[in-house]
Amino acid sequence: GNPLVPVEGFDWGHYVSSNNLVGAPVSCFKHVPMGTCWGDIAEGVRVEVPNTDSSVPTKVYWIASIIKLAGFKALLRYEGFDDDSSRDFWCNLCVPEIHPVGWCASSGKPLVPPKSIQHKCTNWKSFLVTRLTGAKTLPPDFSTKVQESMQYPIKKLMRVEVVDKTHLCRTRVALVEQVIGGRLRLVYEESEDGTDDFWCHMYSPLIHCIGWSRSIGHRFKRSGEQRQNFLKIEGQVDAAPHLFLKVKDVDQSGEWFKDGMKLEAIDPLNLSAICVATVRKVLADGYLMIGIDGSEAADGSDWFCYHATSPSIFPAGFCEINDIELTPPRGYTKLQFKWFDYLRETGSIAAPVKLFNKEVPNHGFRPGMKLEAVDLMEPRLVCVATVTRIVHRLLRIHFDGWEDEYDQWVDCESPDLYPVGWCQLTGYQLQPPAAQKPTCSPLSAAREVTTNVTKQKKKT
Ligand code: MLZ
Repeated sequence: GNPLVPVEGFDWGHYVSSNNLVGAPVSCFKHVPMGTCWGDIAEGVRVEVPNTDSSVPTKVYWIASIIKLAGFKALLRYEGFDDDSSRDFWCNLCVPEIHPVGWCASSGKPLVPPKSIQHKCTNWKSFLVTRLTGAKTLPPDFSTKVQESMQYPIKKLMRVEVVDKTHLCRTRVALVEQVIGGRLRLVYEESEDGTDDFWCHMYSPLIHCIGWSRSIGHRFKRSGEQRQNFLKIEGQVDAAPHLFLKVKDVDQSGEWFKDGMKLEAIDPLNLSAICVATVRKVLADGYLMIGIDGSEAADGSDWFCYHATSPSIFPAGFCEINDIELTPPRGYTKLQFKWFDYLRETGSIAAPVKLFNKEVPNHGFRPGMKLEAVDLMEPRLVCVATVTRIVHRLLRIHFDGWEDEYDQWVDCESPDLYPVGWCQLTGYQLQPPAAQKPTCSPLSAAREVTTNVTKQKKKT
């Protein structure tokens, strides 16, 4: 995709400006291009950009300063416009047209002031010297770094093991069909028509190297005869183990999770709910099969694998302490769920608090920040979203224009969260906020768009 082609029908710049929104900074997302080297890029930083307000027929450039940042996108104002915001424009800072100050001089490109301010000054050279003294700009290797950080080690035709989306308790072999911005379209091996696909980021905890399931004792869908006869399709290779997310080593020899221990877990089938759950099986390397109490299939086909260090499992009492509504087991009839009573009734014990991951990274997210987030119930979709609540390292993600029941609890380091402008940069399609309900007068319709108060009716 061409990052300069705007996402049709939705314009982040306009959305941010007209609602005075704040985008989560790029440095909150370590897995995205420039995520670990965004540095001091902030308001006031100067760049060199094409000057679109010139009478010269050739391509000329001018200096602009960052007025506002939202993720990768910056509201820019040409130098010399001072307090005049009428010509401000939004630009993705990672597109090839943006350069550090000094680039024109070193590559022989002309710096020409915009014609609408030409009359304001007679000596533009000394004007720039004054204005740019002490000003910050992008690092000189910015565009090289952008290009480098957009190369992904997982490639088309690589084979991986990935969760079976129709049986969460097992994995299947899948083939990488497409890579966009580090997100993979995986097609399950031996799927009938090649449309049996699944999207996830290459650092998703749901994908692993070939052989992972066998090595830790996880269930998997065995490939048929043909596969086992090594009918390898031209060009296919197993993705190397080092390409996948690393989990922390754990010491399972001392006090450890045991079958039947109770805990709280994000429901993988309804990410807006934290539920009463049970350790169903202890696997190797710190992995656990977890079942959501009251809604388990008898055969355990909906048990789900979480690593012991996962930020999506919590000790009993986590929700109560943090004022989150805990989803009781389905069919639990008592008026109010109380862990103490439930443990006694079920004759079980709670998994010890000390076994859980209590690390809270200094993530930088704040409530109200805007971002692009995967709808993990339909993981092909990257949507306009808002952080609405933060509990330690856990973020409540709301999808703009959708009802709250679509909200998802997501870890602050999730590879499924992206800064504003990520879709534009990578060429991924962005899902705009859900359409607003039609209203009686054009005036009230306009008001509703800007205050974002109406919510889309739930669809299925
Ligand atoms: N099929 C679903 C998609 C919902 C996507 C919501 N993303 C926040 C529907 O149309 O209801």
